[in-house]
Amino acid sequence: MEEKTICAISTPLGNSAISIIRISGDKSLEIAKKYFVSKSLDYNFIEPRKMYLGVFSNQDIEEKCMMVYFKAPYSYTGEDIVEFQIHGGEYLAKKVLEIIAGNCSLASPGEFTKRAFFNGKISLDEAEGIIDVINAESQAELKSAYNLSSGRFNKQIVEFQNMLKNILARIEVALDYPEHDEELITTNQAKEALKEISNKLHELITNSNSGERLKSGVNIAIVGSPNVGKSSLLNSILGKERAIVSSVAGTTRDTICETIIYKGIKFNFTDTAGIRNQGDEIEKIGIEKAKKEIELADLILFVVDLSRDMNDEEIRLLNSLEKDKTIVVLNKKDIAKEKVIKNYETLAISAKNDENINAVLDRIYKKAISNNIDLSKIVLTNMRHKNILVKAKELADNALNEISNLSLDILAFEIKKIWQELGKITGECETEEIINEIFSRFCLGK
Ligand SMILES: Nc1nc2c(ncn2[C@@H]2O[C@H](COP(=O)(O)OP(=O)(O)OP(=O)(O)O)[C@@H](O)[C@H]2O)c(=O)[nH]1
Ligand SMILES: [Mg+2]
Repeated sequence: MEEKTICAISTPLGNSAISIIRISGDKSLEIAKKYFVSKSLDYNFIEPRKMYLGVFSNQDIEEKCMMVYFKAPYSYTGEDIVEFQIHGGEYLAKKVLEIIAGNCSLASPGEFTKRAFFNGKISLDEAEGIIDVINAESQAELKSAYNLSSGRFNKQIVEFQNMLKNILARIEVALDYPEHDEELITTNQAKEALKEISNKLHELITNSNSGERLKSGVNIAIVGSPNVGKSSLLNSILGKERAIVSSVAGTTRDTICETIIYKGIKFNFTDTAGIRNQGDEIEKIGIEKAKKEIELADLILFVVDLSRDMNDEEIRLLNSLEKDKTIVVLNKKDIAKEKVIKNYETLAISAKNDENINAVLDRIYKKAISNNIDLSKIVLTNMRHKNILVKAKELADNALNEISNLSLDILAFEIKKIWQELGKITGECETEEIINEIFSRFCLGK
């Protein structure tokens, strides 16, 4: 099918050093020749992948710019592409686009990448990796996105699919030659392969649980009694006066959430109202919110004031927290001696003097990350992929459980279902709906 030629501004709109206008499709070069004037250009022989300096001109504009041509199939989309690098003015970029669009169509979001997929330049998951690379907000997310866009994850899934294809082929043979006693051998081979796939899927799924954390960040609730220095701790971590600090107990009412990136990982800290059995209506609402934060948190920083003993209410609260999720932060070490709290992981700091704050961050990092996430492995942050892996594993496990009762042709049917499920990742048995959903997440001009 011959695709229409499309164009878009591929850089964000606004004033910047340059803007890039991209054209893709059969008519790209023809359109470029119409407006691009350059002394160094032989119009009959425009060299691909070479930057030409010239002028983009029509009756309205005279824009000094660069032009580069990529000849199909050696381009991002697999089609002929021309890109113009012009000055980065918003009005200018829109003007150039308008002139070009007079000769072709405007691209929809993600359309260039969609064409790359349809032209076999990238697989579906690699395309999704490109979106994730663009949207990554931390080193960990970027790394996970690179695993996708570089095809590393794809390779793993294709490997599973090939294993399944192999079994399907063997079943085919066994069905064709029933006299050769192939049936039992084939069933056993299928069993081994399904087991291996199920185990490997399990590993990927477990890793992707950590991946969810990478994407949304590790949630840390800062809780404790009033006046112990929770807001001071938040401010000290952020390096700015975000929350109000005062010597009045019950200063913080609403929860305050702020995100930092530490060692490439996102951490969301929530400062909460000091928990106590008194206070006005507003404070009580704040306390309820604090309790909810405790439930939602991946980790809890339980702050205590070293300058006084813990009261019963405080001890009760501490005891109600999950031990392995909790770090007891002994605050105000500048005015009091450190002490030991039995059975709990503790760390003494002075929030007021920014003392030992990095130790808090390191501790959190170690607790939340190193046990769970091995960044050298494939860590999925993409929920669509995770759901497919879960479904595929379920299908594999069901087939395994039933394998002794299944005739070979039913087994083949079940295996094909797994293969198809995984194909939703690689795009090998894509449906229109999935593809549209994925590419709608792209920005314009990509
Ligand atoms: N000496 C000393 N004082 C501190 C330290 N951290 C906090 N404070 C003081 O303790 C008081 C309470 O601090 P906040 O950070 O507002 O305490 P909070 O836990 O957020 O209190 P609520 O919001 O009321 O629950 C303030 O007067 C702070 O200056 C510290 O490390 N050393
Ligand atoms: Mg506070």
